[in-house]
Amino acid sequence: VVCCLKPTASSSLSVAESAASESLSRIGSLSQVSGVLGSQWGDEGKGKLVDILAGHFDIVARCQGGANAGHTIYNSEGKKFALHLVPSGILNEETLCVIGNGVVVHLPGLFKEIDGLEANGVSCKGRILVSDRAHLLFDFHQVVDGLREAELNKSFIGTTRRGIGPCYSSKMNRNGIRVSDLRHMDTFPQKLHNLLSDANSRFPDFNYTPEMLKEEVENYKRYAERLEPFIADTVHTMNESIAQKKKILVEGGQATMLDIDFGTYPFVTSSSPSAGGICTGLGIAPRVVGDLIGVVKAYTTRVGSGPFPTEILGQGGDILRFAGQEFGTTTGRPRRCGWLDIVALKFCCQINGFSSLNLTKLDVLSDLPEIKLGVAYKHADDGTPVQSFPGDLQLLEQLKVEYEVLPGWQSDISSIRNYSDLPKAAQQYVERIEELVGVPIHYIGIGPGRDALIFK
Ligand code: 2SA
Ligand code: GDP
Ligand code: MG
Repeated sequence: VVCCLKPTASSSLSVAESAASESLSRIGSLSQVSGVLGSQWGDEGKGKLVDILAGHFDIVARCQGGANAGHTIYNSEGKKFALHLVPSGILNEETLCVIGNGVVVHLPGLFKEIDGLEANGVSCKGRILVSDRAHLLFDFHQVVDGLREAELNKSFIGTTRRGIGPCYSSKMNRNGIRVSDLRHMDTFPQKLHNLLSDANSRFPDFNYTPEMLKEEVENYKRYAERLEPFIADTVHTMNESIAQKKKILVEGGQATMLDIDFGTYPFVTSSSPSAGGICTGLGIAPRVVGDLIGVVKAYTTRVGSGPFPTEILGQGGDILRFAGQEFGTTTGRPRRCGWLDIVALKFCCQINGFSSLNLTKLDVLSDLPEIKLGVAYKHADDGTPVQSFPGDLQLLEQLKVEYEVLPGWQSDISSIRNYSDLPKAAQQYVERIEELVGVPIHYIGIGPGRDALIFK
């Protein structure tokens, strides 16, 4: 898509050229600072859209989360890349990638990812900046993540065990260690000792020893040296870039329903994947943030525990899981599958003020004779309506969902590139979602590849 979107000099445009030029102008008119955010429980296909849009932006920035994120993208030759910490703009060689202050950074993981990209011909040199204010996520945070999950027993959260919760806890406890601390190796060992002994007093099984500290300090001396060229005051970079009229695309990780404030707490991640996280995680003012594109799968998936009102249990869920290849990009875990939840989507649109939506994986529904949309929630006892997406988890677990049933199209749509060529039933599905949610769907995904996108 990126190639065929290039403007044409010809004055008499073919139908395909004119569609391409319309698509180009749609992307070109996105605000100077725009964002791509998840509007369900993650894995909506944010990475694919960011990769496609990246060529039209100077900077792609991550503002929250860490290596729990898994963004699968394909380059023009169809080669697959799974990104975790590195922003999905990296395949576009003109784009600068920023890892903002709100991200928690596991350095061994970051270096492994960079090495993997370099080995596959993607040059990262001078193209990635890591905020000096970002917090460091250590191996011990990952160990603590596992210990906390084990302690929760049957009520485990189902984390990615990448140490995200424990690292953000260190940050909030105000004894976390930041990237800038790597420049002060004289005080670094004491800070790390404080963190490790803290973890040990909470989890004696952790078995903290002075050798552990010594070994980790040596590791971090090496990491500090390697990271030095990447370290930047990214708050300054972002604001200077805005003043210079550069275009910035913010890439969200996870999604609003996993937001620490707005998600299905406590079955959430420990950051703010919704619009607010952009300002706190990059140090830019709310008034500069313009278009936000909400990415929404044509059905719903969730990985990890917690309420999922429109979940399809049993064989129906398996059909979607295999058709959509719904397995975690980071952990390989099977994702739970269900119908599109309009109540949750409306809630996400409210919180984030999405200017448009990218409906993804419409192709996955192609074989179904009929498709359901969860359009309303009702109290289980008396059938009265539940006004909005509830914060009360017990209510969420018990409520009943009212469905609307739409006809399926039962034909392959993966090679269609114009909206008007989609089967009528597929158009009806798209337009019913727009009508119910009140936000236009500007992009429709019909396959995992870069070119598998319809501009509406
Ligand atoms: P964590 O590890 O503390 O952030 O986990 C807390 C909850 O957040 C969910 N979570 C995710 N959900 C979907 N996708 C995520 N990224 C990976 C992917 C996940 C994977 O792209 O597939 O590979 O399993 C992601 N990251 C966090 C998590 O499942 C918990 O419910
Ligand atoms: P993210 O975390 O939101 O970036 O999403 P993931 O990359 O974790 O998961 C989305 C998966 O769906 C990836 O494997 C993508 O390659 C794939 N994908 C994205 N858009 C589409 C689409 O429109 N159709 C199909 N079939 N697959 C898609
Ligand atoms: Mg993902």
